[in-house]
Amino acid sequence: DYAPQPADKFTFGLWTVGWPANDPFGVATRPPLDPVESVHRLAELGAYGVTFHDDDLLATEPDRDKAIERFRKALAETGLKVPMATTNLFTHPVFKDGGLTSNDRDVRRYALRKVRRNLDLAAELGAETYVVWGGREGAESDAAKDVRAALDRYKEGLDLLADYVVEKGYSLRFALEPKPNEPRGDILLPTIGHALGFISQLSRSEMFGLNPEVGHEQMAGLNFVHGISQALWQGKLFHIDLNGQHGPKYDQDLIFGHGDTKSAFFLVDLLENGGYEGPRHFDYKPLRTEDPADVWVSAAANMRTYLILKEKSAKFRSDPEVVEALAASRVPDLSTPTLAPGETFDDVLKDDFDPDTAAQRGYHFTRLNQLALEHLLGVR
Ligand code: GLT
Ligand code: MN
Ligand code: MN
Ligand code: MN
Repeated sequence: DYAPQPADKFTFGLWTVGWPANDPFGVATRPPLDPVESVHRLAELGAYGVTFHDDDLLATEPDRDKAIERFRKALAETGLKVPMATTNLFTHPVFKDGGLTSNDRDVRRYALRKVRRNLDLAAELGAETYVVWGGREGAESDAAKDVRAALDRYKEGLDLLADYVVEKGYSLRFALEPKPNEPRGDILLPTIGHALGFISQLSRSEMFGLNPEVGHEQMAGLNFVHGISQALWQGKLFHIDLNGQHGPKYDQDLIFGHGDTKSAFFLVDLLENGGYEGPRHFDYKPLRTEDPADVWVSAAANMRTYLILKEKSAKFRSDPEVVEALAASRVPDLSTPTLAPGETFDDVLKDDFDPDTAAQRGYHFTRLNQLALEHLLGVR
């Protein structure tokens, strides 16, 4: 009956269910939520863990020590884990031109202190992943930012933070989260591809991977399943933000599956069969129209949708007609190396091959796509 269990490894950011629904055009429609309540509610719904920004803990208790104590107690009472934590380098006006890449050097130094302090807490709470979403690292005008210098400073900051983690002996790895725009006109590391390229330039690049978000790649018109496939292929899918988005427009942060449902189906199929073992982390926003009780309906919907799609994927894979259609489309053949064992490049010269004849062979992808759609629509 699609009841989530901790073994499903579903996690939520405190800032998701806790979003009071303030947007650029209107004030909050819901009161602030106590993180302690979120921990209890999420545990009751079957989640595995919670994640947080340093500032999320202070939603209803301004004293940091007290807030941390109350949070720890809630974790102990519920058994909820904290697999990931992150830093808010975007809300306070001091970060209006970014944190690690602000043109203001004093701000960059303050940002480093803010991350460092929360790294200590993340390690204490047993987190394995530290997310870096540089939402304010960017610009509105090409005159305003020397992007090459900004990337130097981004690298400098992340190299320092990685050195610190090693020095302290923390078992944390960093996951960079790409986003093309919003809140900045253009954000640095806009896509999975940009972020992967950037990581290769870091001193401890093995400690850096990605936390891609469904909607962020789709805002850029990109295929999220392809992006995740490449991240997995490069061993860089450290974490993932699941949500929904309807194509290139503002960041919608819809419930998982409530945007491009077909892409969500193929994403679950990939995560379940592609070797990803990390948390299934939801980074969504309960709609602004919803009341405080609806928030928990929305949290449950994310997990239920994932489990439904997981079941659909298993049925799709085990359907004999699908197996046959995949073979007819030569999908499994792509896993065969192009040279046979022992062959050299010269051997390709020996093939007896007529391109005009081969060009007549169809791939039958229509049938395959229709089978997937029919599984998704529940008629098979
Ligand atoms: C913020 C952003 C998200 C990031 C979070 C981590 S915070 O809500 O929109 O995509 O994952 O900083
Ligand atoms: Mn996110
Ligand atoms: Mn988003
Ligand atoms: Mn978001």
